[in-house]
Amino acid sequence: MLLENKTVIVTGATRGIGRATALECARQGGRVVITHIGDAQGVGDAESLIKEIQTFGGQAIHVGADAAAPETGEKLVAAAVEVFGSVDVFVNNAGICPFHSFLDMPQEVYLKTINTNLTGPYFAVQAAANQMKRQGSGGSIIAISSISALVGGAMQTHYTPTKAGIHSLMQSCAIALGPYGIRCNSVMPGSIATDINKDDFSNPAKKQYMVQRTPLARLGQPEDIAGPVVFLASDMARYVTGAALLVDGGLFVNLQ
Ligand code: NAD
Ligand code: RM4
Repeated sequence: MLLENKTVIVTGATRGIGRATALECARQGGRVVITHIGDAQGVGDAESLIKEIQTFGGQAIHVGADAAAPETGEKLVAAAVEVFGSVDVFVNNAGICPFHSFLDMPQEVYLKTINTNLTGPYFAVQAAANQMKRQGSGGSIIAISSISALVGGAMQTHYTPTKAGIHSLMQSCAIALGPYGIRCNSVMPGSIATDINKDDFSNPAKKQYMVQRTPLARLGQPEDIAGPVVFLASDMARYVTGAALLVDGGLFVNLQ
């Protein structure tokens, strides 16, 4: 029960990495705020996740709010405080990667990616941090960055800067928020099988190439990311701030 008595917000938690993370946080005793974009699909997925959490006695609520909107952070914090009384952990997970070539990148695709992955999250981190400061007992902020903060992708020129950017935000916030006992870290997943790359990996050769490059010889699963997030959220990581935890099965270090 590493997260007992902690309120944890996980953005974009209805699918993939966010869902696995919300579930594990609840298993570890956290009271979880599941966020989603607010459409019918999001509500349905959130309600099914809450039912799953309740089967083992966990507590969770859901809030629909577009991660790209600068006001979303305040809305999430207000809901968490109203229902659970605090915000102790903020996991910025919601993100998109609409694969597209560089030379003809449409402005709308670029701006939607930047706003969802970086601009909205910037203000959400600010809102969570202000709440943690008001509470006066510290907190943990975790950005789901990516291996793509460190390496590029021809179809990801709009995406990789957001993943480098959110990690950089964690580094600067670690300094800005250290005096309040608020820790800020990044998790950098490698290639994890979720909806975000379903089309990309529908090409069996591409999928096989990625598996072959990975020393642990498989794509990651969303559950592989949940444990490292819980660690950084918990007091076991009490002296860890400004750090990045690469969770990639060894993909990054395999040059040849
Ligand atoms: P996913 O598509 O399964 O999940 C993305 C989640 O974000 C979904 O729940 C979706 O509803 C939500 N979301 C998207 N836009 C939103 C918006 N505007 N408002 C609210 N919610 C929104 O993909 P995933 O792989 O689980 O991605 C989660 C995070 O992990 C992303 O930030 C992604 O960049 C990062 N990541 C993924 C991989 C990977 O290989 N899958 C690797 C590194 C980093
Ligand atoms: C990740 C990383 C993965 C890719 C997803 C979409 O950050 O780049 O390799 O599949 O994004």
